[in-house]
Amino acid sequence: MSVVSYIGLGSNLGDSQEILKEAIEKLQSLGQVRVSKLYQSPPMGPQDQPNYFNAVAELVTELEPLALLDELQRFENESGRVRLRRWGERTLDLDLLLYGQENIQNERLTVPHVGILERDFVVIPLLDLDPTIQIAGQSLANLELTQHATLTALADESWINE
Ligand code: A4P
Ligand code: MG
Repeated sequence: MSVVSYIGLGSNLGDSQEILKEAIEKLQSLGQVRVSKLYQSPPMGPQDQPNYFNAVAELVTELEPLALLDELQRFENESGRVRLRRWGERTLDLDLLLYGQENIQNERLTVPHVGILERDFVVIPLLDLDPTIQIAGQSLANLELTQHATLTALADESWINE
């Protein structure tokens, strides 16, 4: 049975736009993909790191959550992922934000992803993909942070074809 999942993409080391584009191509091997606009976002966490490139992909997949996480982690490693510190700079971060309506809590996976509702670089691209999206009955469009988001759109949904 296929499930609609959402994957958060982030990069602030290397050629970030190219790295995110390649990540989208890899996600396309797992199922049907739609992408948000491409954004630039000031770093959450340590401030002495570059701005992030962020986007969200909708993936319709038959993979179970842990199998999907395995694939995401493989893609991160293939991109030569470097991760220096918590909330610090990295070449590629792929987070499983939502997996259908499921709540998952185990050693390897917390879904919905922790902190979604506080992160404009996740909420705004999710709304690109589905303006009516809800988490636990809460409509993201009504969140206060959408009123003073700190991120900038760099390109519309066609950025993956550039
Ligand atoms: N894990 C648990 N749940 C999940 C999930 N839903 N999706 C586990 C993915 N992984 C999940 O991941 C550590 C472990 O989390 C994995 O082994 C997996 O089993 P990680 O990717 O190595 O750690 P992380 O992502 O570096 O965690 P950290 O440091 O808490 O970072 P965050 O929370 O991902 O934030 N600022 C801007 N503007 N834009 C960003 O994208 N990103 C971060 C990283 C910081 N600041 C940012 C951005
Ligand atoms: Mg991560």
